[in-house]
Amino acid sequence: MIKRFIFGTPIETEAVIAQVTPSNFTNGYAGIEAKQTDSAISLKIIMNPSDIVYGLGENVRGMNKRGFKYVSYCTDDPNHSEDKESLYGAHNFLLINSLSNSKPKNLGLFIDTPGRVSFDIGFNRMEVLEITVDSGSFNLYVITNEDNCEDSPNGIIKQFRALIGHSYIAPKWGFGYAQSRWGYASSNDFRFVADNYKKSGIPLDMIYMDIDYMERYKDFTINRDSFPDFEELINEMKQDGIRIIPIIDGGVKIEKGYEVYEEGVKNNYFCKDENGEDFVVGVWPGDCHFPDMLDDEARKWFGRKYKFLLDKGIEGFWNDMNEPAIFYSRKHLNEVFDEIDSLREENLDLDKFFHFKGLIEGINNNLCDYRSFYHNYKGQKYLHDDVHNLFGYYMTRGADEAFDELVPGKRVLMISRSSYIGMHRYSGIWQGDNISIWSHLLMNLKMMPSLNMCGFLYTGADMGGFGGNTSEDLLLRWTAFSIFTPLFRNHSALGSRDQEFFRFQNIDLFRSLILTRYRLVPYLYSEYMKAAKNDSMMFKPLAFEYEEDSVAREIEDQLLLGDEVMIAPVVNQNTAGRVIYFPEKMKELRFENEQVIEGNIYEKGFHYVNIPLGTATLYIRNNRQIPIGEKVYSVDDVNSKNITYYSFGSAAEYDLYDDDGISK
Ligand code: MIG
Repeated sequence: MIKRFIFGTPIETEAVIAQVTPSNFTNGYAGIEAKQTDSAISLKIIMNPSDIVYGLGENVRGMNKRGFKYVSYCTDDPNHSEDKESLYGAHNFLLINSLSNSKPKNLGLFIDTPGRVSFDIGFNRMEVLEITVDSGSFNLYVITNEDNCEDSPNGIIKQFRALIGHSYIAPKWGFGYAQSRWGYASSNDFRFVADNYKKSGIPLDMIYMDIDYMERYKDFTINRDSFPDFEELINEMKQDGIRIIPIIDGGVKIEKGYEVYEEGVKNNYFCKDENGEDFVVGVWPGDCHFPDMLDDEARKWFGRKYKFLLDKGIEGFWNDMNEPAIFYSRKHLNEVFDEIDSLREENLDLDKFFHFKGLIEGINNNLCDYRSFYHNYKGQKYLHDDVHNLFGYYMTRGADEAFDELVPGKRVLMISRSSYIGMHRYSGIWQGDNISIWSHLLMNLKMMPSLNMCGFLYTGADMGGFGGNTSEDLLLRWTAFSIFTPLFRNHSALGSRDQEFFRFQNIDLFRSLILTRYRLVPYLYSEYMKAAKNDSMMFKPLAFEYEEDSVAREIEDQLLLGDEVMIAPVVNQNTAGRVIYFPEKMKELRFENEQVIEGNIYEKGFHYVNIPLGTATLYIRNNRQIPIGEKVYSVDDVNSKNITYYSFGSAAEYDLYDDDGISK
């Protein structure tokens, strides 16, 4: 059952597609107490010690979100440390799973509002969950299971996902291996990467193109000095089975004669300042304007611009910097310059020095800037801050809607950095600028179910880590996990250690892992499509299936993948294996040396399992089976007729989903 309660006068987000008639909220409904303080409204729920709070999509920390506070305010922050309250997305969904009888056993909450929302989940007081909406205006959706149904977490998720609409479906080739790096600066850099993968015998289905393909970082342009043969490159790569996936940024360079800029100015497609002038922000190209992604006409216009690249044979994109990230605003930058100038002759004592330092450090993503420009949304003027979390969502949605016109019936690969619930219908996401550290491998794992709940199925993180220098063993372990995630991309930052597999000593181990991925594609694609069609999750915490198992409830480094298998990757350095909890008897399937090996059967309980570097394992549940494909070097060669089923127990059945992988 879904109840909708309206607080204040909420701004429409189009996150929800189902019609739900609003009810009047009475304090105490489903254990929720609402309180108004000034203009803010907070919702309070008392948690029992054993309650688990899932949700919030893209965020740091555990699958169980208890014990910290989070803020939904899309933020470009490349430092995903445990104390960060916001990352790139705003995913205001929670699922409270309780073993007690005092309130619904499973309770889903969706706070639908485009502005700032904070979630104190036992931070201020360990037993109190308090959700605060600053504006006081939001739609609250409260989801409980029907009396006559099994009261499971899965039941809440299914209802929530039906409320927000089916997830985006990526082309099947998007399940191949993708190499990326910020720093590929010329056509020959791409050829070099493709050649070396070929020489190493490692399949490669995509190379992502970062900002250097553009002419001075201008969207929908090509840098002809370093990519004189761009079109040829695309075709040549395609012949080799490699798709090129270019990046698109959220800001448009201010430059006389640049078509996108000129059209935007002429048609009033850019966000305005308080005086109605086009607002000036600094992003990659220097001074820029933001297309008003919330305005129907502007969005349509920007979406159609992707045609420039589609016409060159491009079939996929990544939308970046769309929180939107702001390096500076002209207005604030001028103020900072003036103030710094006035400090030039001063004695910088403690206060003045930190003030000075703060001036510089506060230049990017400054809140004042987000409060200095406006959108035209549904015919009304809105301060950006009030609708902040919708920018990336509508940018990406605009592209998808244009694809429907430009390449009707065809799936286009799309991942966005920023997102709001609702955007899951139009694209996947990558998990942003992580770092080459072990804890971020674990964070990648934990985010999978949290994102799946919120509808984001096509997702994964930069394997090996984006910032910092990866080590060979970290990349091997990360790859051994990422072979299971739909988005399977090795990406790294400018200036960091080269991270392509062929740069390392143990190429055989990498090759074995990547070939394993391709053998898993029949299962992964089938599970992905089932999750998309049935509004379910591809990755689940153990407690979703073993709710009454008090140990399973606390496991944060293992996942269920589909209904058939459990995965438990190694996430620590200098270990030849790990302790795994088996919530029931399971059978190991081991991928080693390009072979599939049926391994030990583990009884319910804890076991230490050897998992040598460069190998991967999964665990088949009792009376289940999974399809494993043949050795292939491209997703196009994956043949769901040529598969071997690996089973455990006798009564095993499996529904294999397959389709042409490209039509909608
Ligand atoms: O501020 O385009 O998350 O994947 O390589 C950095 C350069 C801008 C951030 C993206 C990252 C990408 C990088 N971008």
